[in-house]
Amino acid sequence: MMINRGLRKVARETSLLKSSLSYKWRVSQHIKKLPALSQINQYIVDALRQEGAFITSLEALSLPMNEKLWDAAKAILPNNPKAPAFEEQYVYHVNSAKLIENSEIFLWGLQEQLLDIAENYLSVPVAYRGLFFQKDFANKQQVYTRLWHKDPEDHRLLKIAIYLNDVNAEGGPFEYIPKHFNSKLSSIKRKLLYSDAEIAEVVEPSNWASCTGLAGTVIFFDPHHVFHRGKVPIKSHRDAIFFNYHSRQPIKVFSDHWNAPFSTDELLVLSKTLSPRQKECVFWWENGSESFQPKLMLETKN
Ligand SMILES: O=C(O)CCC(=O)C(=O)O
Repeated sequence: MMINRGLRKVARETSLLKSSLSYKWRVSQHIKKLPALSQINQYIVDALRQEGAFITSLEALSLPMNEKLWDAAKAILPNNPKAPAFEEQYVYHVNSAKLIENSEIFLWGLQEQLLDIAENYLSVPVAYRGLFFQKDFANKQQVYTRLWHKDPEDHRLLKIAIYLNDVNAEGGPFEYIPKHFNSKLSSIKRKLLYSDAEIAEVVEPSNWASCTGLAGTVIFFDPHHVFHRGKVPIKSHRDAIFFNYHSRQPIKVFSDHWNAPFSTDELLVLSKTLSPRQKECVFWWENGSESFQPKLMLETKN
C-alpha cells in the first residue's frame, strides 16, 4: 500500500515536472509573438502577475460588446430559478441551450482585447474554455468553491468574473488572498479545500481581499496562483458570469466541463462567425492534424 502510494506520488510529480518544462519551452517559443497591449491592458496583466487579480468595471473596460452582453444577460436572468431545487443546491448554472439562444455572452469572452490580455498573461496561445453563467443561492452552504482553494488545471489560468447584480459583503463576493502571501501559505498541508479557520491561522482575515461591487463589476484573476473562494451569500443571492482561459496544453481539466458547458457540436454553432484566431481559441485541443488529449480529472460538484 505504502509503496503504491509512493509510486503514484512520484508518477504525479514527474508528470507535473514534464508539463512545467513543456510550458516553459512553449513560453520561450511564443514570447516574441505576443500581441502589443494598450497601457490599461498592460496594467491589468501586470496586476495579475503581481497581485493575482485586478478589479474594474464593464464601463471602465468599455468593450465593443458590453451592451450586447448586458442585454443577453437581462434576457436570461428573469428565467433563473428563485430558489434551489433541492436542499444542498448552492449554485445554479444556466444551460447551454439558453446560452446559445443568447450567444453574445459566449462571444463577449472572445473579443480581441480580452484575447490579447489572456495571451500576454498566459504567455502562450490561448484556449477559451467558455463560461459559467451562474446564480449562487443565499443558503449558507459552505461547500466546494465556497471554501478556499487554488485551481489545478494549468500553470497559469485566467478567469474573468462579471457581477450581474450588486454584491455586498453579505451577497457572496469573490474573495482572494493576494499573491504575496503565497510564501506564508506554502506552509499549510496540501489538500483541495480549506476552511476559513485554516487560512486565518496563516493569513489574518484583514488581509483577505473581498471583491464587493456594483452590477457590472469585472474581476480578472488567476485561480491557479491565488487562494480564492466565493464567500457564502447570507442575505442575497449573486448573479455572475465566469469566463475561463488557459493554455492549449493544460496540466489537466475537469472531465465534466472541459467544453464548459458546450458540446463540440454546440461550439460549432456558436463559432460560425468567428475569425481564424477566435476559432483556434475555441477549438484549442485541435492543432492541424495533431490533437491534444487533455488529462481528465474527476467531476466537480458545481
Ligand atoms: O464563486 C466564486 O466567487 C469563486 C469561483 C471559483 O472558485 C472559481 O471560479 O474558481
